[in-house]
Amino acid sequence: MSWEAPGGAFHPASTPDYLPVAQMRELQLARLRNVVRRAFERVPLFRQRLDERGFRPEHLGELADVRKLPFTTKADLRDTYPTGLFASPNDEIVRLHASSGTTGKPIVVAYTRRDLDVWTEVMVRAFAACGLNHGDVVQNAYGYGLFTGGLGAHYGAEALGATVIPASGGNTDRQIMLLKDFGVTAICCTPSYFIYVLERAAELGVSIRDLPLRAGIFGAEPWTESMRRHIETLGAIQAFDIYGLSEIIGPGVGIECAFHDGLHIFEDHFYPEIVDPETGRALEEGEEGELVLTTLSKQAMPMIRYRTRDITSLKAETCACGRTVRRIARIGRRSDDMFIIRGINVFPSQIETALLAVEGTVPHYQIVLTREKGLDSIEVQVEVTPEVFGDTVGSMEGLQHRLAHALERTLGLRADVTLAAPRTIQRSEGKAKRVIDKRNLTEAPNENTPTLALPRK
Ligand code: DLL
Repeated sequence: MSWEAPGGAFHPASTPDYLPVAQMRELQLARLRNVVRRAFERVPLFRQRLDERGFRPEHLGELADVRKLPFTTKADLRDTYPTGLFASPNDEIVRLHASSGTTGKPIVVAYTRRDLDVWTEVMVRAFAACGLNHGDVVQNAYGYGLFTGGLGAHYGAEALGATVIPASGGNTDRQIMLLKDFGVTAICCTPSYFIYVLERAAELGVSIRDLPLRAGIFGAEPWTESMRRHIETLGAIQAFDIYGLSEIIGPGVGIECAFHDGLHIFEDHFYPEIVDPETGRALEEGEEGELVLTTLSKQAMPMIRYRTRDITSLKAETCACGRTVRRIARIGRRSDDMFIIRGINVFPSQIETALLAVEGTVPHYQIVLTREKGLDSIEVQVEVTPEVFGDTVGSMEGLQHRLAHALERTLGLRADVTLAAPRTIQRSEGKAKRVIDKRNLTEAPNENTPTLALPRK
């Protein structure tokens, strides 16, 4: 990265975020050609799909030709599990991460050394867009591990020159102690978790408002303007929305700037399109639809026209902050049935797979999601067979325990299991309504008041 100002401070104005649009499009076309060629030469599934269309990488004459390329979906990752979409030999792959798949197996993503450099670069640009720089103290409460949140934010904050506290998720009382004792100026975690941190701090008699903390970089799950207002008011911080997904890189695909008017996409690395989620037809700027992303520089696992399932719209107009890269509207919902609880992606089909592996239940179940004090809970109500229902209390308890255990193993989070009597869970006549989400995560978007300066304390 060559965006250092004298004194080592990061200097965002010299990043591609401010490139003249025509220059950005040229760069994107050159990179698109490279990445399509790489995928064609190295990923059999992609080559087969291009062959079926009689399309060759050299047919890419202009950027709009991207629409002629086939989509890639989560099902493709599942079907080629674990390494079928890798485009680099093993000895060039230096990192793997994983995220929930639709069944028992996760999806696996790979990075070369250069991919990690790109990831770090976009995270540096993301933190800089939030007004952070060296001298900041960043508490990173995204989970470290297979989840991309922890390590993605970690290397970005470190490369920016900030002091990183690798707190990882959970252990809330300790998080609050670190915030208080280490002079933390920015925190990275899911928005719902920060609401819980605020709540717990109040119980412990710690006033977050009075700490040096001035920014929160919140993402990995949908959140609302009213959650932002709650966080900013109670914490006296500025809350930034950060977006990303493992398949594309992890956190750092896009981020808000201080104007909070959409999330800037790091377009020199991730090419965005919006399509109709039903038909796949390309939509125009401003129209709401499914975000499709193409990685323009990924080596280990290029993703061509990846169907994110996230619903948003694109805005091309230059932002008041001066960045020329396009923005997406905040993501409030998805076009599939995946939901996110405590930062973990869950598909109802994973729950079904786990339940059916345990004897004594029938495939009638319902998932109830609730939120109390910012903390999400998941209850799985599952119908038992008449035989089990007529059995002893002890055997019912045993079953409940086995189910809870199976769910925890599959999902990586604890779920409350409620056994329901035979034929008590409502049957549906059409598409079964499996998930009852009482968390109120979708609300009409509000006008945002730009908050230019980070709160001074
Ligand atoms: O959640 C990466 C990430 C980590 C993003 C930390 C931001 C901060 P996955 O686990 O693969 O990766 O989940 C990706 O989470 O397709 C969205 O549905 C959802 N998501 C991520 N960020 C946001 C956001 C990470 N800011 C999936 N708003 C995505 C709404 C989000 N949904």
